[in-house]
Order: sequence, then C-alpha cells, then structure tokens
Amino acid sequence: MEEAGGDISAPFLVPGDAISALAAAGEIAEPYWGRNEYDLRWIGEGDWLARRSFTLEGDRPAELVLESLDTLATVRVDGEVVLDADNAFRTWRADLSHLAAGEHEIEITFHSNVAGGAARQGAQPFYIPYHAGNSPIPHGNMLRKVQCDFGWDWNIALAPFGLYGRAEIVAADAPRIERLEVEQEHSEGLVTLTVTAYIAGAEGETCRLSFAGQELEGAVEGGGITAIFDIENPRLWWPAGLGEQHLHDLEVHCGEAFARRRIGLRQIELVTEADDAGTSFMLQVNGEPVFARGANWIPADALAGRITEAGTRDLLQSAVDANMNMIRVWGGGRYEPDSFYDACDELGLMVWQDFMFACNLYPSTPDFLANVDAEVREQAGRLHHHACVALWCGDNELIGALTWFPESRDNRDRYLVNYDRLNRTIEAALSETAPGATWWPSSPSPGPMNFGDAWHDDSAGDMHFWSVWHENREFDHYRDVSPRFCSEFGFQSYPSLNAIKRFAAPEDWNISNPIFESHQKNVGGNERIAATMFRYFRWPENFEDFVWLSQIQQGLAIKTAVTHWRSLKPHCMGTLYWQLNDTWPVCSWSSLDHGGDWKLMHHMAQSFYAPVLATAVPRKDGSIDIVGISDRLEDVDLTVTAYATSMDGTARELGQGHATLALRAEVLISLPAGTLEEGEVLTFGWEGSDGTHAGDIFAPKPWKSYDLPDARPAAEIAREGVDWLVTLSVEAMSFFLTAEASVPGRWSRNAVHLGPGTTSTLRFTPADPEAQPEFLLRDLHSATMKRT
Ligand code: BMA
Repeated sequence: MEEAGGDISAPFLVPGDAISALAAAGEIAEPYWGRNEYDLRWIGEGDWLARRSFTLEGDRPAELVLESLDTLATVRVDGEVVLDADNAFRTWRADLSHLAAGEHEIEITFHSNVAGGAARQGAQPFYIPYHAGNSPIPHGNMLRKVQCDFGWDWNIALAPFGLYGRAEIVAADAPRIERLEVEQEHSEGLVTLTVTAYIAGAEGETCRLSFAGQELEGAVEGGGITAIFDIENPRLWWPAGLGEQHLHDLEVHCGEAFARRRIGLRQIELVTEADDAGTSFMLQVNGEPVFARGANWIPADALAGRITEAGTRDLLQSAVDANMNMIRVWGGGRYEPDSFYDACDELGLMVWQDFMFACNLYPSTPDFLANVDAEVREQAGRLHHHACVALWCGDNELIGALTWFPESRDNRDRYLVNYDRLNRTIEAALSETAPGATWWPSSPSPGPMNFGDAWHDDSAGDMHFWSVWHENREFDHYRDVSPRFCSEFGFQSYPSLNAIKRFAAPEDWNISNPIFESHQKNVGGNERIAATMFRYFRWPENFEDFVWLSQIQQGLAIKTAVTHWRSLKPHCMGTLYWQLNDTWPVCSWSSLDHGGDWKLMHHMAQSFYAPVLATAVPRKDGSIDIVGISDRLEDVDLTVTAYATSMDGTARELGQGHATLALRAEVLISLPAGTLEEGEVLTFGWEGSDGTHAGDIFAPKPWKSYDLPDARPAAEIAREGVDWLVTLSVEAMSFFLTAEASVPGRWSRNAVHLGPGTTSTLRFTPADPEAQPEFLLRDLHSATMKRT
C-alpha cells in the first residue's frame, strides 16, 4: 500500500484498514496514544493505492467479489478499470471474464473519502447539513460509510478506510445463491417456515433444501425455488433468561452452490396499542410480553482492522452476563458481520437493528436513494433470517436532527420531505426483501407519521432521554418521565486505569490534562463529570479516586433510570442504555472499557438488570416504596426485608413485604417519610421462589451528606487455577467496595456494599493467565473522605 504521489508505503493485509497497517509498519505513531489523533488526520485526506498480483487458474470466466470496501474506490486489473465503488455497506462484483489464465495485477485506489464527501456535498441540489459536533471531519453524511468514522462525541476522527470483508475471485459461471428469504408463521403447536432461495445461473437445475430433518427437492424456476416446511411442536428460540436458544439448520444445495443458515423459531411482534397513557411499545416473543433489558452497541473498534470475532463475542457475552437480553446496533456504526448475529442468536440477545444513518441529514437525490435501496436489500436479505433480529429501525435521531440546523429549521417542509423520501426508500426495500420484518421508522420516534419530540414526550414510541446528561439535570429527573421504552439514556465516566494506561503516561494523569481533553469528545463532558461529583459526593482525593468515583457516579445515574423505569412495568417495557462498548480508550458513556474489561457500572448493571429485582423508589412526599419486579414467564413469590442501617453496621428491621409477581411490578413495602434517622441508609434483601437471593442499599440523601466511617476494608487473597479469589471483610459499613487489579482481566463482581460480620469473595480472571496482579481496595470512604 502506498500514498498516491507520496513516499510512504506499508504492507497492507486484507482484511484490514490502512491506518492500522501504517501503525503496524511503524510508519505512523499509535493513533490511540496521547494526542496523536490530530497528527494523523492527513491520512484520510489523500488517495492511497494498494496492489498485488494474483494467478488465475483454469479457463472458467472469473468474477471479483469485494465486501466491506471502504468506501470511494476504483479497482483496476492490469491497469484497466473494472469497478468504481461508493458504498461500504454493499458487496461489489466486477466481471473479469475477459482475463486469460495466468498472472495479473489488481490495484485499488482508495480515493480520499474526506475529499469525496466534500465534492458530493458541492454537487447537491441544496445543502445537506451534518452535525459538526459529532463530525469534526465534515460531509460524512454524503457517503455510505460508517458515520462515526468522521468522529463522534465518543470517537476518534480519522476517516479510516480499507477492505474489511471477503476479497475473492470466483467462477462467474457457477450457480450462485444470491439470497435466501425466510419467513416464519406461528400457530398453535405448528411453525410453517417458507424458504425462497434466489439462485443465479441454475435455471432448471434441481436443488435440495433441508430444514430440521426434512428435505425437499425442486427445480429452479424464474431464478428461484421455494420450499415450505411444517414443523410440529417445534423447539422455540427464546431471548436470554426466558428459555433455550435452540437453532435448527437450514441448508440449500444447488449443484456447486451451497448455503447454510441457523434458524431459531420464534415470533417477535411489536405491540403498539392505544392505552390511557398514550401508546404502548412492547416486544412480544412467542406470545409473551418481554421487557427489553440492554444497551446500545457501537463498532467494536474505531479501526476496523483491529476488530476480531473473539473480541466482539466477548463484548456480547459481557452483555448477557450483565443480564441483558437486547442490544441496539446503533445507526452511526455498521451492519455487523454474520458472526455478530450468529453470536446474538446463540446468546439470546435480541437485536434492535438501525439502518446506518445517524444525527445528520442525508441526500434524497435519485442516485443516493438507488444506492441506499441496494444497500437495504443486501443487508436485510443477509440478516433478516436471524432469530435475534427483533426490529428494524430507519435511522438514529434524524427526526430530531431536522431541528438542529438553521437550514432545516428555516425550511422544514423541504427537509422533512427530503427525509421522508429516504425513510420511505428504506421501508419499501425492507418490506420487499423481508416481508415479515418489524419496521420502526426512526429512533426515537413517537410512531409512524409522527415527527414529534421523542426526547421529551414519554407517551408513545421509543424515547431517547438525555436531559440528565445533555441538559445537566439531577439524577432524580429520570423519575420525572415514564417512557414506554427508553432506547437511549446515558451518563459518562472516565475509562478504567488499565485503559488509561494505553493512552497516557502516569505523569500526565490529571483530569484536565489536554490528553484527557482529547480523549473526551463531548464538549464539556469532563466538566459535567466533575460538576456532578460536586452535586453528590465529597471531592475525591486523587486522580485514581476521581476515575473510580466517576464510574460509581455513572452507575448510580443509570441505576436510577433503569430501576425507576423497570418499576413502571408494564407501562414501560424496555431500557437500552447508552452505551455498551467503546471504540478506543476514551471518556464516554460506555459500561465496558475498550478491550472489554468491565467498568464498575457494568457490575452495577448486572445487579440492576437482574430478572427478578427489588428496588427502592423514593416518592415526592419523602416516602420510599420498595418495588418488586419480575421478568420471568412464571409467577415469582418475592419476599423483601428492609432495615435502617447505621454507618457502624447496626441494623433496625423496618418490616417485610411480599408479593406474587407476574407482568406487573408491585409495591412490596411502603416506608413513610421520616422512617430513616440521620446517618442511616436503607438496606434491603430479597428472596424469590425462583432462587433469586440478593440485596441492595438506598441512600436517600446525596452521599456527600453522610459522614462515612473508615471501615478498614481488608482482603485475603487466594489462587484457584488461573483465577484469584479476593475475600473482603470490613469493620463498619463500606460502600461500593472495589478490588482493583494492576492488570487487565475480569471480576466476577465488584463495587459491593459490605457490613461488619460478613465477607464477600470476588473472583478475578486475568486476561493473561501468567500475570501476577497486585490488588488494591477502594471504597467511598477511602476515595472521598480526608484520611486521618
Ligand atoms: C445519542 C446517540 C449518539 C451520541 C449519544 C451521546 O443521541 O445517538 O449520537 O453519541 O447520544 O451524545
């Protein structure tokens, strides 16, 4: 690979991206370190060439297939143009049938996407605004390319490019299974699966389709063949926690062509029905209402060449381990590879799939719409059969974006029609490709043909509730809204120390060092984190304490939202917090560090997303209700016992409550205002007939108002195989007691509350089994109270 007209070159491995290739060859500095980002923006501003030779064998006509070619690219073979590509979300094919057997050379010109975006903007009939705050590199909205490649309020802006998928030469005259259309129809004790295989180059040939032990044969007619399978008393697919994720094999054999899919039999419906509060928004799986517990997914790395299947799987596993059953593939990223959806099928993670448009306005010129139409058909055709795919959504925040720019505010008619043309194109292409697919026009949206404010209207549709973070409201403001389904809400923290070590040297560890400002992409984000600490906590002693407290604070914010909205069940039927993962080490709303380690909020999510939960809900009159919630299909008997606990650990029992929980959340105990005395917090434990056994605390006042004791936390360390067992004990109440390891790895639990007389054992699995970690304890006292 070489710079066009320049003198830099590097080996370019496919699949891969050019920036990672340059870094691996030592031609540029590591992009994620320090403030290197700003010195590397030039890479995306120029053209680059990649070339290699290949040998064509035999005498069959050849065809070139390129997947995930990012984005504006011209492909030449032996100097002759065979392809001009302009959509990273489509597979490109070039006819090479004119080539004879022997040696040939292929060359890809990666045109600057930065320059190409600007040129396309200039050619628009009217200006199409983009969100400058999210995209320091302009005009990414002109290109069908990962939108956060141009930066985002959590992403590095490098406009990376490359070739990330299949790059193959195939026989052009071989039959090809272009796509499978799979539809399920569920009735009592029976599923009918209709499979249509669209096959090129096999007209009249006999094909064999098999599914769940049944086999059907037929001839290809009019480019396709349809088989209908009836499966009696089928084993169904369920989201995580509600049953098994059974997958049946579907195979299609057509001469040389072969395709295999794994199909989970399930029916997922979106129920939107008028009710007293507005309109419901509820997923129903196999006839059962399902509360969606989850988070938003962004690309697994800012540089596609650094994404691995194992790394992605690990992030998804962490989602399930934290009791999630749904993730939203957000519209500013990419349609993920097959292995991602295979993993979600296997793990029982429902997927809310956005089409890839986010926070900008987009063209509606015929050429742009034709490109989008082809993209939607390809992506819906590729993904719709997955059991995990629950819902398809037109875009992220495009309706809101109509209000963000002077051009669209001044001429809303024009930009709304422009938007609707795009949205209709997507909807039509989806419904023609995947007739049974559930469509939702936009996220957030109050509903079809409603272009209102789903950031503040909580009566219908999915909501993005950002007032606490972006409008600097108090955490309790989460309790002022009652969403039907909240598909975004978030609060930032600093990344963990092990992630910080990957971009800043210890001498730069200061919360407002410019390095930390460059690893904070939301204007004012670090100030918001610090200001919120002033609101709720005593000021942390040092940098490490600040980092730790930022994660506790983040966890408390999101816990407030999730527990409150779960307590409204079934009025509210889903919470997907922003955001699960990070694309690079950065201050952000994620609960997982870049690399997959759990931030403290992820540990807290594991608790607040438990399928059976009791939670404290403070009311405006000062009383506190403890509410029981169950997401199980069977009824659960839940008993909760509440105590008023002093800082030394002495507990006064306040009473017991009990309920049999079905769909509806129920109040288990009501504690009148004034139940807790000065210096006391509410502690409560619950037991469920399903085996649930857990506890929590609730501090009705900001933590800064409590004089926390020094609980003298102690740890006993033992080895078990590659794991380390850390057994914690304390002499008084210790809040958010955390064990930290000096090396990356996974904790079984963390940030626990502990009183005297009990112990808690945390398990640590280091990423490197050979590592010899050092452990350190931190709790709210050690991080925020002046040491004596
Ligand atoms: C949401 C998302 C993203 C963004 C996040 C945080 O609205 O859709 O665009 O990163 O807010 O600001």
